[in-house]
Amino acid sequence: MGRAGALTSAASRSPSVASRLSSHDPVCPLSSVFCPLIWHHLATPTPPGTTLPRYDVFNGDADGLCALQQLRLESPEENELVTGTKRDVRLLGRVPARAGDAITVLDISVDANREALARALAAGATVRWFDHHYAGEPVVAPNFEPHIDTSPEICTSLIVDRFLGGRRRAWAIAAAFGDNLVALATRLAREAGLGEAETAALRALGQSLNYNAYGDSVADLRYDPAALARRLRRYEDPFDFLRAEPVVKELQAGYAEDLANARRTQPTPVSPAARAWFLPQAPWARRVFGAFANALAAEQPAFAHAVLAPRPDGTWSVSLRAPAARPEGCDELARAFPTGGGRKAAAGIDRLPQPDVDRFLGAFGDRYGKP
Ligand SMILES: [Mn+2]
Repeated sequence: MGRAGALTSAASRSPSVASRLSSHDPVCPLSSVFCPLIWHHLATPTPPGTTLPRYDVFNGDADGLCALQQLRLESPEENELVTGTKRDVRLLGRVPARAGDAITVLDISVDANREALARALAAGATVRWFDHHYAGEPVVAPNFEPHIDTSPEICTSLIVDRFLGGRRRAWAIAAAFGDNLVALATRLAREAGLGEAETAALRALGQSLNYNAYGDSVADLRYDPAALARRLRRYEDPFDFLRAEPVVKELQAGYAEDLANARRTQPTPVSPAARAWFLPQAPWARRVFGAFANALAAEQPAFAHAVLAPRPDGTWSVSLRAPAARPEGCDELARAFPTGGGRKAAAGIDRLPQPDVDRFLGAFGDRYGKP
């Protein structure tokens, strides 16, 4: 993220106002009666030629990118971009919010950013928020404009689509595919009069942008989401983007390569019905471990699968899948570890410490002991 814009604008603020007000007399050529008026005018907090910082804070996945794309096609602004990987959901804390700042936040939960939001609002920033994740207690403030909808058949890009009266619908459809709302996205595409090939293209766009966001840090990703946002901005029409830019083709090839790498690892049998897959310490492993677990669950439905990818901090990311024939137990197993959670058929552990790996394998084998 480029910090230059924010630093320049911040430097032009209150300290210089104070110093100029206190030292104007010696240099003012006019009488003391008129000087204060002139200096008041010159010393406003935002001198001509500078603007207060504006920030676009967005999840780096397809939904965050496409939500931003719709908004900025409608109101073009070159704002400071604050983003990250899919798991980087505490983004607002990175914004040094001050009075007069305008902040737009997309596709991250209010609840996960509650303290940073309270700080920004108290500082006098204006915050507009579009999101579909669990939001917790509503935040009410005159300088806060929430557009929150947590119903299951929605994503942030569709909330923005509603806000804009459907004027950038194709981007919202791509995002819905990226957020795995496949049936809904397909229906919207049909209603928009898109053919099969166009619908497939939007699906590829959404899924590729979504895949790009997986990794431990932006360094793991094939494209920095902020750079992607700037590249998307040049195209009003997603089909023009797909024709002109190699991004989606590269991401599709990258995904295939990551998956092929994962398939070269050998499983560790944990019980007759449970297999663990230890991936090596590599960016591709951190990008693909969840998708690999989905592929294994589909291809080997008799087995439970645990895919473990090492994180740079020495812990493991774990993706758990129950046998497709008996889709249960993953949530309980994951929750036995402090950073675990998920659903019955599919769950995960965010950070499994190395000393807990044996205990995890024991519990995994016990839970899925028999075919
Ligand atoms: Mn989303």
